Amino acid sequence: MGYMDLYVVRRPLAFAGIEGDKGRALFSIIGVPFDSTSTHRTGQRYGPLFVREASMNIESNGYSVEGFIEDVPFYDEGDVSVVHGNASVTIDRVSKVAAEIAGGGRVPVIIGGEHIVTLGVIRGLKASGLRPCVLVFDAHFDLRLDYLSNPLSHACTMRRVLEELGNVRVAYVGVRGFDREELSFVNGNPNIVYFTPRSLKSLEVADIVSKVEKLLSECMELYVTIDMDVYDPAYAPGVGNPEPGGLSSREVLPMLAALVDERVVGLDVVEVTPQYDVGGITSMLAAKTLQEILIAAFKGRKARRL
Ligand SMILES: [Mn+2]
Repeated sequence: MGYMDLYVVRRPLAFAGIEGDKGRALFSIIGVPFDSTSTHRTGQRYGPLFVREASMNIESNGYSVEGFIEDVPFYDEGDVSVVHGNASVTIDRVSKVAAEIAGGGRVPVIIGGEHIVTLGVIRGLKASGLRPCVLVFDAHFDLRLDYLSNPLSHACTMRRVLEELGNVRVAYVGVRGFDREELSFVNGNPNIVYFTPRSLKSLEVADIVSKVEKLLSECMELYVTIDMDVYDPAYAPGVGNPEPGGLSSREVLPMLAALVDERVVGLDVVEVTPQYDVGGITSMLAAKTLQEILIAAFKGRKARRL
């Protein structure tokens, strides 16, 4: 018996409504319905349920990437049995499950849940001998040493991730909310680049893509984490910490299609908070975003199209 048997519980809905063939799967989808460190709007525990539901009712083609989700060999394993109120134990469970998936040669694909669940995936990948560069789509740096006395807060995710991985290359897209310490941390680290939504005033989407591509060009492995608050609240109101002035779906989806390739060893889409959503648009966009990344990761560079 493995950790998957111990900690992963089957759910009634499967991503894209596709059961999948577990034996042939290259991607293992796992929900992590955890929201205990949430400091503003809470309810991310319902993210996996709503994103799966939305994924069953959108078209299956890629937006910027050529291909269809039904051609991607994935299997929806279910949800990690989280321990509400205990981030440390929950992260440990996610880590053991992710390590087992990666150890089996598959890519863990996480539907959050709040952002700190990313730390569990990274620890699991590290335990499997992987040390990926990180591509982050987020309104925030999440680089605080601790937040409200909690070092495992969602606001500390990337700080903890960098402590695990060491000085790997990190590219942020869409970041626009930070404190002074986070800003000086990134500005003092040559391995970190970031693009605010305002940089789209002077740069085209294609310019940002080529700069991020260049930074990540020597990376053998890539981790992709999408905090849904990278989108403007007009596109994704149902998130834990909405921040005005964000990106549109017509900016983010082509960037993902162009930047995600066969080097992906793990990915997550986090922070959907269904109670604060309007008409289910955030869950729908999260489902589309995950679909786009999966097709791009499976088809690799040949499917790129801005
Ligand atoms: Mn965020």
